Amino acid sequence: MSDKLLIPDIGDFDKVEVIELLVKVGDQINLNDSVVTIESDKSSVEIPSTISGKIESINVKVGDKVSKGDLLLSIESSKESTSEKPIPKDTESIIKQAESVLKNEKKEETTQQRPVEEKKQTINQVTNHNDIDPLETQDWLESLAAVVEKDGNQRAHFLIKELINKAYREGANIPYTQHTPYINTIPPEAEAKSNGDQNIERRIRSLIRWNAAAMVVRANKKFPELGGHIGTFASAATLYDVGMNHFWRAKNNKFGGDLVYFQGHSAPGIYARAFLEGRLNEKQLDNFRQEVKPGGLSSYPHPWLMPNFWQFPTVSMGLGPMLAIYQARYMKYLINRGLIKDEGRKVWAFLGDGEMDEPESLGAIGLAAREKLDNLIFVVNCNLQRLDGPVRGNGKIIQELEGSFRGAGWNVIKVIWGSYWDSLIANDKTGHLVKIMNETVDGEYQAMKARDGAYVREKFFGKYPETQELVSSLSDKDIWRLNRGGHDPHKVYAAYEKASKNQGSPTVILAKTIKGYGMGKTGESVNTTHQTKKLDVDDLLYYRDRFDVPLTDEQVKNIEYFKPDEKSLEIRYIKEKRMNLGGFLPERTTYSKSIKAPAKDIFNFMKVSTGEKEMSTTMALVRMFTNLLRDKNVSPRLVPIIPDEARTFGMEGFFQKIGIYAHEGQKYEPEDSAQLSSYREDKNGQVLEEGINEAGAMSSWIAAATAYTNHDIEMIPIYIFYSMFGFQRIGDLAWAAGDSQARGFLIGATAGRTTLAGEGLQHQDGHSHLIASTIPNCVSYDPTFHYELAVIFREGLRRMHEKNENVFYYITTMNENYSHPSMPKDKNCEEGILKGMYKIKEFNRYGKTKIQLLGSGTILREMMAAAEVLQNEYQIDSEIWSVTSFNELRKDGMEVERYNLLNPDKEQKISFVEQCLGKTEGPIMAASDYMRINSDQIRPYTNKSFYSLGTDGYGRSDTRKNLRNFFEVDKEHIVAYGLSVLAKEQLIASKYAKEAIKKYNIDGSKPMPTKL
Ligand SMILES: Cc1ncc(C[n+]2csc(CCOP(=O)(O)OP(=O)(O)O)c2C)c(N)n1
Ligand SMILES: [Mg+2]
Repeated sequence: MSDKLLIPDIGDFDKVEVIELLVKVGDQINLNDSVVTIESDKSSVEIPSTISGKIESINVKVGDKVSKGDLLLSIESSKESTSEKPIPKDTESIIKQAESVLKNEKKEETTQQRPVEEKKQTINQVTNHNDIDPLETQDWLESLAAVVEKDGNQRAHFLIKELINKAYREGANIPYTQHTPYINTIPPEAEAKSNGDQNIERRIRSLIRWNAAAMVVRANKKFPELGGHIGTFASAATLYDVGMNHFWRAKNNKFGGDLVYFQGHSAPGIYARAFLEGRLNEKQLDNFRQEVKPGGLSSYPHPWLMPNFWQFPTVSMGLGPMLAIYQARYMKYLINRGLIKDEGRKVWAFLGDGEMDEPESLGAIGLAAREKLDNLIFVVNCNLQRLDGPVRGNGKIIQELEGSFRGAGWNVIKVIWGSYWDSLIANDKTGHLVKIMNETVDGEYQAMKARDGAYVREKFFGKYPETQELVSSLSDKDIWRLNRGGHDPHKVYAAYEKASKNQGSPTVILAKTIKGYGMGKTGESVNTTHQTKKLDVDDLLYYRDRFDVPLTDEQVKNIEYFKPDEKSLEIRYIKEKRMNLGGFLPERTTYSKSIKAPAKDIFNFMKVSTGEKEMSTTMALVRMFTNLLRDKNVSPRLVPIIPDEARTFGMEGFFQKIGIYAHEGQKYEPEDSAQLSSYREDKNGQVLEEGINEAGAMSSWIAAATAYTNHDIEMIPIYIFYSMFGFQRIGDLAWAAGDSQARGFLIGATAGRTTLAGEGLQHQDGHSHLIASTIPNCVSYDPTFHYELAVIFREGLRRMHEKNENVFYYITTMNENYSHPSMPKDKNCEEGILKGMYKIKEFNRYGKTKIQLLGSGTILREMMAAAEVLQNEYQIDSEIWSVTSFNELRKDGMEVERYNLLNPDKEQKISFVEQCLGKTEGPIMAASDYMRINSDQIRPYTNKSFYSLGTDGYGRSDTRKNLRNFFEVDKEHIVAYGLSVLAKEQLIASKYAKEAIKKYNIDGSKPMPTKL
């Protein structure tokens, strides 16, 4: 039986060109095998077969224009032909999804039916002045307490929810509160107990505290300019120690390791622990913040500077939280795509409460909940202070964050009070203690810890007779000892344990601590703690005594480090704990295998002319991806990342082909399901469609670009964005990417100031290459033609993913359609493309006057057109150079110049710019679609006269032609400027320039575009 394969619905397009036949007559094909590639003027898509069988005839050829319903091929079909079509993919995934939901629901039911923990719960209520009937209130509360006691929390929660729903339906607009009382989330009776030896752990912690402080103080004694922080780690020491001793599993040959984002300026504490573990020595501690000589310790976590130690740069506040969220999400992506095993690994992120003010810190928490990232745990160290003073003096940061996180769908665990409070809270029968706790603002809490027990008795417990009475048998010293949750290893352990086991949502632990804990009068809870880096002898003696550090007064005066003997209980314990958890942390290692770069011929189609066919470099790039997806080494590792612009860039064909990653698959049949490029979400989808979220997309890119170290799998992330919303928007993340030694491609599409004609000021990018050039390991290119793009891209694959060089690529592509020539045959062309420039054309007809024209990106074509005019109308010869990267040329120029200056007696090297231009005739004129400073970058590396044109100033919407005229980078201006340059160099008379200026209506008195 013979079946016909017709052109399916290809959306809004008609008469679309067939650019590739992927099969031939006689081939046996299976369902979903791609048979041809078609290309509209915006995008190219492969058409999959809906039938399997042997191809009898093919009814189209390359170059044909096809529309929906046209006959593509005839197939001698095998049994499962159209009539027995398998269930369409969408339906299949919907059924699967439904089944899994059912399963989940069942699971949930079983959890609900779990036997309720037997524990007594009481509900206390302080009389509220708005309460019109306290007795009735009491009745309700007692009923509720009875339910809690008899049927457990779940049942009570259910009833309350039902009550609220009922009231809502009856018309009562009951506000939903996101806050729970200002007490610990985990009641004492539900706390999991640590099996650690608390005495030894305390001793270890004290030593770490001491050594961390000592390294900061010693460094500043030597060089007061060095800085450093003591107060932050002092407040977080317990939070880190409990994790290190009991929770965080290291990477080893059996396990992938938990990923811990350490708070940036708590670095001294992490070094101090590594010192006890024997991973760092005294000399290294003494070189804290002195990194210029090898062996120093970086001020903050910087993988670039300590590549075997730090994994994540975190000190730019707000980046850590976002990066951690996307890291956790990316881990699930790799698992769902079957690229790594699901080993229950976790991502832990340590954040400051002040840091939570950064919009980025809270900006992505919705995604974490939506994607059910139960592999993610945030620990916010709520020491109530930031740099200048209180975080929320007039409010309560823990409550505020609880509301934000709970509202977003996170599991929130508050660790506010330490164990000494347990009995007080249990005896708070009237509820007055909790009432004070709720009423007291953070400014007061902070002030109390800067004073003493008597002050706390008066200001806190003294508020109500009931609470005064509650502490009447406690001495001031006892009151002072009432600790905060984040300093209590039992409470912290219980919180970590609960967080580790939580399923279905991310967890945030809000731990209350004291900034500068243990630093006494000079540092504890005082507004200036953050920048304290010097401690005088009295402070040091106090600190030693406070934590019982076994040092003599003399040793304290000398600020000696303390490390117990290798055989001591402490050292054995600390090592044993880490060995049980698989090794040390942090540690950065890489065991990924390289990806073999695809054969050069995979890009051959991009080295021949497109003839009449016009296309943008963005489209050429998409064509190239389509081809890469056929390379079996590269294909599974490609991670296309798009912030809601797939259609802008002609990438919608990927939706069907490789799917959009969605952790729950696709629960709906998309509106466009009948179309070839319909919106397809899939649990193992490959595309990360990030929505309108450049910072998130960049965070995803960083996660993918560092998967080679964090997951030991080399991936090839390609993040494609509007170039203006790239470096300018997420510059600090790009900097962190460089620090992280990210490997991958950033594609600034719709690039340049004048190619994106109608979009105007905010969209037209004339500087992204300059920002890219500020990142030392970012390699950037501004290619014009498709073969340049192919050469650059392949080299990127080879350098980064095959040779594992720690660089990343920024390539701009445009949306301007034009035809692309064949790659010049010159054997040096490829080298030139990669080094930054090569001669693309020469006009030599007259042999009188010559000019060197350097053009980049889209403006190269204006240069080429101008060169023809100069030749034909003014008898001026020229050499035209395609500059693929002013940035790369500058790097080479700088390096050569530096070498020559430092080696005056040696043979002088010649920069690549000079190798190209040194022996040429005439002045140089360069132009790009970027600011003049882009091409000016190479000015110092040639001794010829150098002039540049560029697009300095704000963009604006108009036609491409008008824009180029406005910015003076069109062919007419290039001709006029070129003639003027030659006149200035006294190579021709000035009248030619004057004539041209007149001819082209160029207004010499027009202000600079920067002023318009
Ligand atoms: C983006 C950014 N802005 C400012 C800083 C400077 N800075 C470093 S620490 C700090 C205060 C941090 O307070 P918090 O987050 O509460 O941390 P804590 O030290 O209290 O634990 C500031 C403003 C920075 N590192 N990054
Ligand atoms: Mg803080």
